Amino acid sequence: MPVPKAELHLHIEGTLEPELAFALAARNGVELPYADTGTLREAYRFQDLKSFLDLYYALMTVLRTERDFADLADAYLARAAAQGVRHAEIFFDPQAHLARGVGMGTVVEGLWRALGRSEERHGVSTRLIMCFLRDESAESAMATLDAATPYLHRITGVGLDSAEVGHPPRKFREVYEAAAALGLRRVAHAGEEGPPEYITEALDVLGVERVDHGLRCVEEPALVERLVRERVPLTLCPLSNVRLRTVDTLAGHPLPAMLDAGLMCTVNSDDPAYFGGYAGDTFDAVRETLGLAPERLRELARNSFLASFLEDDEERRARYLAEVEAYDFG
Ligand code: ES4
Ligand code: ZN
Repeated sequence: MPVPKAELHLHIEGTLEPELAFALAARNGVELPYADTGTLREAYRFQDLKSFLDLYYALMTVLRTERDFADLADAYLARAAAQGVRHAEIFFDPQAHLARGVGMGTVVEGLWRALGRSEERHGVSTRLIMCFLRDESAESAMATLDAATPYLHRITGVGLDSAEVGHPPRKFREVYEAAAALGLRRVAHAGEEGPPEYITEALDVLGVERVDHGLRCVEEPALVERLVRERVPLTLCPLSNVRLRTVDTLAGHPLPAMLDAGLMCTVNSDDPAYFGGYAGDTFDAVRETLGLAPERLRELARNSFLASFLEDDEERRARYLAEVEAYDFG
């Protein structure tokens, strides 16, 4: 039985497997610049975040209808459930779809067709987190938040993703203030490719409750100390870091040292269709390659639920945590 866990850093568009991409392309009459799924998979050799994002945005053009988003999310939830995920907090990138003429309602209600049935169908509870593209303007982010107004009952929080360097968190101060005023939870990618200062800014200027990645905090001992003291959860994505060359090898990933330092780490899959593994695969890779002790693995699973946005359902969180404590980590 796989480790029971929550997935806190997962871009739903990053779960688009080549087979589904071709099926949706055929259904929607979209032409893909790849002959077949094999040729497409060969393009999954990335130099950095930018080279990945180029393919990620190109491929998601096959997503056009509510049904497409529902099929995408349902396929993810089935896979996640099979790998021990009990709870998933799912990012989506509305601006990438709005720019192609796909409306906010199509995206959110499409995803909801799958998420609304996820507990009964897959045994996975879910939350939705709407991300702003940081390489787009602050005005565009604000317009996106505005466009989401009719769908806020479906959305738990906001996040910040896409190309990091040159787009510091402070660019989005106002839109995060507006999101907070609407009662939305706040997270942001920071310290993936960007410097440790972006992590500090995400905390101090945007008021985030979790930092997505946060990997580069290790360069700044005073920042590590602060993150430990304030128990700020980091949603690490080790397989993503390897594929995007943020770290040289998985064996050299700083996760063990980060846990030893007392950081509240979680392990997540980011864009599993592109980076070679879903949540369970990621846990297995970390277990096998980094040689973490059983109690460290339990800590990671426990942290995933402690860091999740389950404040409106503490009974459920307690159930999940009890499952972690009862699990035999070997
Ligand atoms: C992303 Cl790995 C990563 N980093 C930043 N933005 C993203 N969007 C989708 N995956
Ligand atoms: Zn990410």
